[in-house]
Amino acid sequence: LRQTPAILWFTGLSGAGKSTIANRVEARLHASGHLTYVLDGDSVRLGLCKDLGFCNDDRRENIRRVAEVAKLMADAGIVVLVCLISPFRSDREIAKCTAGQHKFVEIHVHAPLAVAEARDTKGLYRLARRGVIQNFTGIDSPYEPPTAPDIFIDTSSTSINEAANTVLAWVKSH
Ligand code: GGZ
Repeated sequence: LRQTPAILWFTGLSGAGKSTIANRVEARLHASGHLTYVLDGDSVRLGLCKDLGFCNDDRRENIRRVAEVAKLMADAGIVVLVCLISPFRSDREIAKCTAGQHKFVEIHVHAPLAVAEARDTKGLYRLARRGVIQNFTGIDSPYEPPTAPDIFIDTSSTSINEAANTVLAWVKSH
């Protein structure tokens, strides 16, 4: 097994494609002998972060906890792929500091809001537009795009495979 700890931090709107790309990257890393783990907002919010909602403070706490767990996993030699909207620059900055000596790769998975909203795989945008869900990122809660991400992917013009290749190429060259 290859011990190559790193934290690949995928940030972007709901429906931008963070989890899809991260899962593809994970499969490829795993196949080449790396220890990997995906920490996804969806799943951590069922357990570790069950008590948290979507106000700014709860998002900050969600991101803080996941960053701490990612660090522990990286300490164990794992390549951790984090998929969180993580909409605020300051929170992503804290996550980066938490990573400490581990390589931290900020990956902005971008899709224009109209594209993410049209995908609406879980019907959440529709509920947000109707006001059934509040504080929805992109609708009535802001997303602050990274100003200098390590990797930028526009999923409205890039296939999952191309996106995964971009991430893997970057990781291998660093
Ligand atoms: C944003 C929400 C909201 C609100 C539920 N705002 O596409 P999804 O469904 O599967 O992923 C989204 C997920 C976002 O959780 P994160 O932990 O990534 O967010 S953060 O980093 O800001 O803490 C979405 C769903 O939860 N969801 N309500 N109001 N996304």
